[in-house]
Amino acid sequence: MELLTPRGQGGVAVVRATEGERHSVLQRLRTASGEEVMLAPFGPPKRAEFRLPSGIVDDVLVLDRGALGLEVHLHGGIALLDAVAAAFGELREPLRSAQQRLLETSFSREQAMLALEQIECDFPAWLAQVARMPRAECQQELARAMARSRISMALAVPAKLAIVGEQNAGKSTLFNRLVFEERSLAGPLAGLTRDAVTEITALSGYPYEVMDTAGEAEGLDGVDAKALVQSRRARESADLVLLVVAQDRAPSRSDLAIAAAGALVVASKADCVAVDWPVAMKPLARVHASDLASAPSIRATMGEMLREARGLPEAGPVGGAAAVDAAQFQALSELASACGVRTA
Ligand SMILES: Nc1nc2c(ncn2[C@@H]2O[C@H](COP(=O)(O)OP(=O)(O)O)[C@@H](O)[C@H]2O)c(=O)[nH]1
Ligand SMILES: [Mg+2]
Repeated sequence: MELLTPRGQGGVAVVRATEGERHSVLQRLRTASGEEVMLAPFGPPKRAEFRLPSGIVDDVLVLDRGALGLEVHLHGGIALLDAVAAAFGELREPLRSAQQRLLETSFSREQAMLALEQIECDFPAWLAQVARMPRAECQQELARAMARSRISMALAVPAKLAIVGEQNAGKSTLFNRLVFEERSLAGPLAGLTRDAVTEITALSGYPYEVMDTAGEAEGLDGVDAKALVQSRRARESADLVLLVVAQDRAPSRSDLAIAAAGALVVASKADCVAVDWPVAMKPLARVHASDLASAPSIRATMGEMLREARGLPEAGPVGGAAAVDAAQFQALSELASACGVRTA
């Protein structure tokens, strides 16, 4: 049987018997007068006695969920669940589709909307159906699904976003506004951020794993040098690099190099007087992150900036079957390339 409720000491536990287990479970369910329990698929719940071989009897509710199986609502005690496991075998975690997992773990409204759309679309069934189509039709469907999946994957899987720049540029302050919490140490002391700090958040609906890193200053002591190596690693492993440069300062050589390598440039300390920057350094946004009240607007500004830079539409349903995890995306890509659809 599957255990649908979390393990623990809850007042109620819900177990589900699959089709194959239905019969043996029904045999142990009796009405108060000792008769068999009569159930109709999707009918109202019935009260019953669950008479376990160990002698334990529990008052339960039983529901027939049709093809999903038979649901039994028990009292949640651990001894009772142990007795159920002894009678029917170890209680299993229910199998969940990637779409259901996305719904359960979504932390933005847009992710949840996508998950609901994709539960309806049933990607594996759709893919099997497309594989049987005539070649030309199949190619067209797959090309469209690849385009949709680029968006759905961006919505389902957090992109790694490294915040980099010189010491005191305002990286940690911006990081804190983005993740909405005073999690990363920020202050006037240069080199305060020694470890890469990571938080997951949604910006404009899309999920990001935001990494605050240590500054790029030269002439570092041992600890700072170590932090610098860590921060370089964070930059290299990131999908997106956000370069923070205080607008009251000229960009450093390292800033210019990071920008030239394709980082998204943000001018910080927007409340300070701006100095002229080389034309190659064009900030995509200006933020005044030390203003605590500005967090929502900074999150909105940065979310839109990132969305545009990545060429993503407004977050939400994608209009058809699409991959929501790496395995689904791989299955789609493999079928697409096997059918001669360009996937790059
Ligand atoms: N005036 C002003 N100061 C800021 C702003 N953002 C950060 N600071 C200050 O700049 C200093 C360095 O900030 P911090 O976030 O620790 O920089 P980091 O070394 O790049 O992480 C701190 O004293 C912050 O209060 C801002 O928008 N305006
Ligand atoms: Mg810092």
